[in-house]
Amino acid sequence: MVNLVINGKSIQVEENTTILNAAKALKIKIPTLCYLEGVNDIGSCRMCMVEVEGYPSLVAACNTKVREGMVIFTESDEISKSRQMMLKLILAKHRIHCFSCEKNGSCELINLCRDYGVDTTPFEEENKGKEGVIIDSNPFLQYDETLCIHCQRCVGACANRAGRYAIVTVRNGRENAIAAPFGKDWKESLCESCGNCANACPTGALISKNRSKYRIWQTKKVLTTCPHCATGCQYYLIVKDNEIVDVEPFDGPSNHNRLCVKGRFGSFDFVHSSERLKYPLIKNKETGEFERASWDEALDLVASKFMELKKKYGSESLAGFACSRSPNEDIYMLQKMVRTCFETNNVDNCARVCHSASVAGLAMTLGSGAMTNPIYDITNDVDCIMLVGSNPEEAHPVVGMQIRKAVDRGTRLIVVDPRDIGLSKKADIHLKIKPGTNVAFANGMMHVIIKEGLADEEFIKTRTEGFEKLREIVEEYTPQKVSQICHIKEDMLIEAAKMYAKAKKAPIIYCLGVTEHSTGTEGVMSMSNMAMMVGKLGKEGCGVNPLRGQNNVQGACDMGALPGDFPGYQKLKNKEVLEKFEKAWNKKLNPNEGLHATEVFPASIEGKIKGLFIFGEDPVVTDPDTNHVIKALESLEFLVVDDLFMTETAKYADVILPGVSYAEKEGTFSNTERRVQRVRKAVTLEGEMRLDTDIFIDLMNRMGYEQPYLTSAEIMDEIASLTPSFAGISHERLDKTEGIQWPCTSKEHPGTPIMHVGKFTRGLGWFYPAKYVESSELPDEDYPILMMTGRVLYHYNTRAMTGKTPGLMEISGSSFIEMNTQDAAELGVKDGDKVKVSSRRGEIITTARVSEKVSKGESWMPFHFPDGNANWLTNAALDEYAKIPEYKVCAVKINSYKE
Ligand SMILES: Nc1nc2c(c(=O)[nH]1)N[C@H]1C(S)=C(S)[C@@H](COP(=O)(O)OP(=O)(O)OC[C@H]3O[C@@H](n4cnc5c(=O)[nH]c(N)nc54)[C@H](O)[C@@H]3O)O[C@H]1N2
Ligand SMILES: Nc1nc2c(c(=O)[nH]1)N[C@H]1C(S)=C(S)[C@@H](COP(=O)(O)OP(=O)(O)OC[C@H]3O[C@@H](n4cnc5c(=O)[nH]c(N)nc54)[C@H](O)[C@@H]3O)O[C@H]1N2
Ligand code: SF4
Ligand code: SF4
Ligand code: SF4
Ligand SMILES: [Mo]
Repeated sequence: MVNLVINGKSIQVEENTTILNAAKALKIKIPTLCYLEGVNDIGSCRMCMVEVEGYPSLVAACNTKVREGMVIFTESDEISKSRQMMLKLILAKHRIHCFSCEKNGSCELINLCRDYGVDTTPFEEENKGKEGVIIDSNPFLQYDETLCIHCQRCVGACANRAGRYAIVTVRNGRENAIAAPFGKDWKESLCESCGNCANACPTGALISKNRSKYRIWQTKKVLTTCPHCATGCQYYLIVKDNEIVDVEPFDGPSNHNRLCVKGRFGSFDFVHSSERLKYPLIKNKETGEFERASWDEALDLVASKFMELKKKYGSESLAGFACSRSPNEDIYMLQKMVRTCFETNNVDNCARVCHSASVAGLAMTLGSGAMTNPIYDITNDVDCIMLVGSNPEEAHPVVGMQIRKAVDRGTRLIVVDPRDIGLSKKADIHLKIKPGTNVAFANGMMHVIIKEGLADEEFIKTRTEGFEKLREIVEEYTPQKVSQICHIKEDMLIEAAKMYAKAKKAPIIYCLGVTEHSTGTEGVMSMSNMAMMVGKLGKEGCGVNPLRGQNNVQGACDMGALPGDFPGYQKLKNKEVLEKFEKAWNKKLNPNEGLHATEVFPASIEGKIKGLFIFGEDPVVTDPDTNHVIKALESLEFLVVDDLFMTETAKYADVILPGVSYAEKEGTFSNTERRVQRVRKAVTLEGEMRLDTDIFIDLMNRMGYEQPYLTSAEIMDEIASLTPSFAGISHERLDKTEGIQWPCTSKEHPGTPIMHVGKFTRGLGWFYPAKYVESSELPDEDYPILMMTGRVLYHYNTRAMTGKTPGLMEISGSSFIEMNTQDAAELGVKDGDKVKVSSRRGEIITTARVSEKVSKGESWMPFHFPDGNANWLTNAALDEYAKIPEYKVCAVKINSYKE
């Protein structure tokens, strides 16, 4: 510890603290301009100069460390003069046009000038940029050099927050000028349009183009949670006259001021889109056209039709899907409606097609199917990250940014992915495995770990069971055998196993490359097998970490939108649980487990399911084998869709109900870390859309179940009263915290950042012995190429939301297929050519992207785009335990295509 005195006040701080932070601890404010915590401390603006007794000249507080006995003054005439002089020098670089500047009202330079009484500058700067030259080819961002004060905060933000290093400094005379990558060739740059640089800029030099729509004093800010991926970034919606005009990052626990392009620029155009559904619609049976209806007409029809089908075919003929994009409270009411009114447990959510294998697999082996450790914990200070079938730079970009930074700081990285993803370039080892071979890979890793004597015997003995059985199985998976199955080099497998096992802190992070297979659950259990074998569970910086997909898919499972689970994974099969819910809901409940979402479609083709309520899902676009889904929807007697838009699925509905988006309601989302965070209402839109919870409550009452109207906060209170892992959670408490990670078992319980500490939720961890089984459809003579599917950075699933942002469409607007160079040459296909891709289930036309990104004999497609959606081709083969479809492997044929 170091003792010092600032402005006459004594303080003791840790060694290596800067003067700026020591002063902050005493609540003494030192002005700064180029400094930004964790982003930039180059000390060039000289605003933070302070006097230190005995020092010949002033020193910069932002990057000078404290020394024992220092006596510091942060204010004096000399200091003020120095700061005024510096501001005049800085102003010389800056074209003064404050009246018309977009940053007017939130410019840090002007604020400082005002504080120090500076309004003009006597200096003339030769190197001031050219007026009128604004670099603005990027759809979201623009740079005006004449306003740039060369503070380099943007450079630091791109490097240290985004981990992207897309902005560089260039020499301009005596100064370091900024080369912002937003000119004509911005598409060729590394920039991913995340806007973190613009957020760091203190002046109007580098700004979001949205800024032109408002001045800050005309707006209010609403703190909320991003509606796209489950990273759960926190940000403010900037609202002017009931319209969201911009987004500003917040220092949330998972994002720490970072955002990705979708959160920053793609999270509000869809809210105000003219394509929003505004009124209930009923399909006219004769014309097949939808006609506007009143809420009474629509709700009466929906309630009476479902009750009629129940009477005619029984309660098991009805089913409901919950929306993993909407808040916990909405999902809770949806499953309550299905259970109390449809009187069935045929309720599910799209985790079924996503991470159901994680929910099932980790529940079996560890006792809880959720991510074990927080994002910060597994990306901040760890020795090695093993990333399996996860492309976080595109799918969880703010996690990707934090992984990039970890690698910069020296964390080793093992990437296990059939493709060259962005992070494989940064990896120490990239195992470019054949798609569908995760179980063989994991068994091979464990074989090596045992052979090298790297297994954690103590952990295995005291905390787990089933090891012997597993040992027998992995014995067969020699590096030689695994290298043949997985198409990887033996020595790389051995090196990866040693690197992972020897690292002290080493999390496994995985995603759909593991789950979306007909052996997805076994793939997941193989991940927990590996972690248990080396004792890397229940510890900081370790664990088995599925990155959940949708903003609230964790919540959709937590809220009991599952055919065998009530909220909080309380088992329907457990008699006490069933009785508890019967008592609380005052209703005899159906004790039989329901169908999984992926079983509902075949069941409707067979005539077993007659009525379906789809809340915010678009399976025609997102489920495998589109023809099969359409056939299923056409087989139904009655389909209701509650959505924001006229989706492809809604077109098959009998009734469409317009719900409201995250920006128009209160509630909570649970992110991938199990962190329950608030969603807050920012705007009220014109139209007759209704809260999704009110739609369900209205329907419940019409179907004969007395359900009082509850606010979102009251619904959370009901959830807490019935769900032990949510017992301590309420909106009131969430409003005072950074969100709470369940289990949170009482009002005093702080929440649970790391799971399975000391003891697994299951008691002993269970080693699941899995043998490698091939994917259900492999390439053959007719369909010689293996096709994987997945996502790109700029679009989100169906594109229902991101597709409404013109800039995102400009950057990424149509479908493509990634092909290997050799395959393309053999087929006479060149990069950019149109190709026809067909499988046993359908065919589409798309554009070839030819490179070495995928291996020979393999290909990859996104499913976001209507012009060539991969799901016309994918295989609906299901995993045995979780019923997750095999999106990641099917066999296709590719031919060049001439229009
Ligand atoms: N930009 C964007 N972000 C999203 C979404 C989006 O649509 N767009 N969707 C969200 C949702 S719902 C989800 S679930 C997540 C998904 O996030 P991710 O799972 O990370 O995304 P994917 O692109 O589906 O697949 C990840 C990787 O798996 C690899 N892979 C394919 N087959 C195999 C295999 O057999 N073994 C291994 N080891 N790897 C394999 C692919 O090459 C790919 O790089 O993303 C969420 N975030
Ligand atoms: N080929 C292939 N297909 C895949 C995948 C793959 O990797 N490959 N991944 C799969 C995965 S992981 C997933 S999660 C699924 C996703 O499949 P979906 O859930 O069908 O896709 P989303 O785009 O997330 O659709 C959500 C819908 O919810 C609506 N919505 C959003 N918020 C609200 C709200 O508050 N209220 C109401 N009423 N509606 C709302 C949106 O308008 C949108 O239509 O796709 C799957 N499909
Ligand atoms: S938008 Fe993001 S990636 Fe592009 S320069 Fe700015 S911080 Fe870097
Ligand atoms: S663009 Fe903004 S943040 Fe970057 S150097 Fe110029 S003034 Fe500083
Ligand atoms: S990383 Fe995910 S949660 Fe964060 S801003 Fe991007 S889409 Fe939103
Ligand atoms: Mo997902």
